[in-house]
Amino acid sequence: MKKYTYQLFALLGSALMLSSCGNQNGNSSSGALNSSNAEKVYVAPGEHDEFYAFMSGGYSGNLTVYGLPSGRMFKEIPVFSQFPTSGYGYSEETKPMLETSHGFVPWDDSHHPDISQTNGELDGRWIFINGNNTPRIARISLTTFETEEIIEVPNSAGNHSSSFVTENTEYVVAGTRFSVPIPQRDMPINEYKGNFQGALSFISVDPEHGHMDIKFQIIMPGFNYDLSHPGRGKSHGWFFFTTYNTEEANSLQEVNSSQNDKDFIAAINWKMVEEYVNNGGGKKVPANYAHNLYDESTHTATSTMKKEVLTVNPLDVPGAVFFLPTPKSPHGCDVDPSGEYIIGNGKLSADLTVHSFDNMIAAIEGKKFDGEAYGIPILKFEDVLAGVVKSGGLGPLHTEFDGKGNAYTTFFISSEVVKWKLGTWEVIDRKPTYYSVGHLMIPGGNSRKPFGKYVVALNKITKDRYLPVGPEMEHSAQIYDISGEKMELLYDFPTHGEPHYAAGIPAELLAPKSKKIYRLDENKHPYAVLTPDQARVERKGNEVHIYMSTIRSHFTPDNIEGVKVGDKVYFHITNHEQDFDVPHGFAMIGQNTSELLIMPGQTKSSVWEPKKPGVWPFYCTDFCSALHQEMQGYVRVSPA
Ligand code: CUK
Ligand code: CUA
Repeated sequence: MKKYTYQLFALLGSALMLSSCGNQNGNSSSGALNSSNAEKVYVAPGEHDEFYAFMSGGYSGNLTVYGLPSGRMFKEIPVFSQFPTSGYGYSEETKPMLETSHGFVPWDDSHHPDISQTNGELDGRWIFINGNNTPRIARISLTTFETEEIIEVPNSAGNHSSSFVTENTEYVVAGTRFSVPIPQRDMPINEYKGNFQGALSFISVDPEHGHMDIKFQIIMPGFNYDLSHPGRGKSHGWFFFTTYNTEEANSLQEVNSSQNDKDFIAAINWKMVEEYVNNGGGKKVPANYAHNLYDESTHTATSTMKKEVLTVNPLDVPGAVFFLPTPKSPHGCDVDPSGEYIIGNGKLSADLTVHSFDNMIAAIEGKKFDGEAYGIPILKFEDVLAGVVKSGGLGPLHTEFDGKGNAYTTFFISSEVVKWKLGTWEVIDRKPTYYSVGHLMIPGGNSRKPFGKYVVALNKITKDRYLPVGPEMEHSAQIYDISGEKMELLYDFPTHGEPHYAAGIPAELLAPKSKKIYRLDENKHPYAVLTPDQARVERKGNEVHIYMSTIRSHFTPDNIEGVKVGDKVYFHITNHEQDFDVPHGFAMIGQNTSELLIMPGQTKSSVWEPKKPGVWPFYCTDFCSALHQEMQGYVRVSPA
């Protein structure tokens, strides 16, 4: 068995190297150079795209917004990372968004965006995304395209099987990748097996404001929990998580976690667990985690440290948690639009395993178990299996659906997207990707109502697809037309950071409700200056607060005296513009923070600690009018 595993790895290793060689002259890999394909992605100047695509930024920590089919990038939304372009994470108002129980953590690795749903369909209210490194879940408004809330996830480490929403956004779910000691404590690492555990967190979402709260955490055996998806339709109320390393190896996982022929998909009846905790079940345990909330009326975030979390031992809720054996270290875990099929992609195999929800329920009701793991019943593989897709590819990762009975699966090692039919499991089409695709995205492709016109492949390796820009290239995305029987590659475009997953939505569902300005008369910021005559300078000990207003093309006040070396100077700047898309910027010489970008009607603050006497200039950083260059001022700094 062990030997076989090594051989398998050698095989996969060489296949991987082959697949990532790339094509160095770059001409065998398009097949797309015909004018009708060009027309399909052409969005004429001034015209708008048909879909929004939100791509996770991976190690940029952020979320980028693209148009489909054009592949044009519209915006980078800062989420887990400081972002100098807007001052996010630098301004006094937004710094609290990046507080955690580990202190100020201005970076993360964002993986899986998911748009809120109502009745299993995209409702376009919010988009959620996970921070993988310092476990966090963020909620972003799809009206303002701003991060409004970040909640840290305690007892988790490598928040990877996240952040997927249930059919009515009752919960956004976060699962740990690493199992760890719960609670964290000092212990020998080689005592992992049987002692480490994995927390699967169900974070409730308040339907009116979207506010998140960790309702409960299910404390599972010490496996790795890789990806997850909710049930939908008939399987609404269940959640499915792939696992790997059911061997519980704590070192050399590459080899040691691949001993078992099958790992599991964990099936969790969250409705049952919810009822259990609503009736007083579960155990509150001490846990420190930050909950950061941005208030649109004050334009200010606050960070609160929470002290405990409710945990649930799955053995205390019999009938709520089961394991479905699934071959070869499954990675992706996807549920089709009907809710019947649960697809586990064994990343070390060629075949896809499709489980049937109905079969699973029948097996549970018939109590047909095949042993247990830490007391959790294991169902029989044959009992839950719906079918196997003999793909002919290697290294399946993720699957999306077109709503017309077809599924599309990515293959990392053989570098392709394979289209196959639900129910018959036959392969209909396959197209290469350039190169080594991870996730793919069909707008609404993980909901009950996909918009199956395009699929976007999110590729890990770029190589020769664009003009070379040194050793480091941006990743590449590819858009395929999937309206016909065969997929057609239309276009390549670069993406920023490493997009893992993406979420798409028809533009007509979002664009009409996109906010244009913040109203000045609704600005409740405590340091707002609502009329220019409220502009002033106030000293409190060694703090100097400058209440400033801006309008094309001046700051009020623009000449400030009375500041001393050693003071802490706060600039609180309110933008009095009430026209769409007229921000002003603010930057002070020698400041050890970023500029501020202040949108119409908004107030933002930054701190400056002058070190040297003199007369020091500040200016507007955003070209706001023909007299933008005149938009400036001075601060006189006297010796202490
Ligand atoms: S993971 Cu990146 S390719 Cu984080 Cu969803 Cu599978
Ligand atoms: Cu205001 Cu430039």
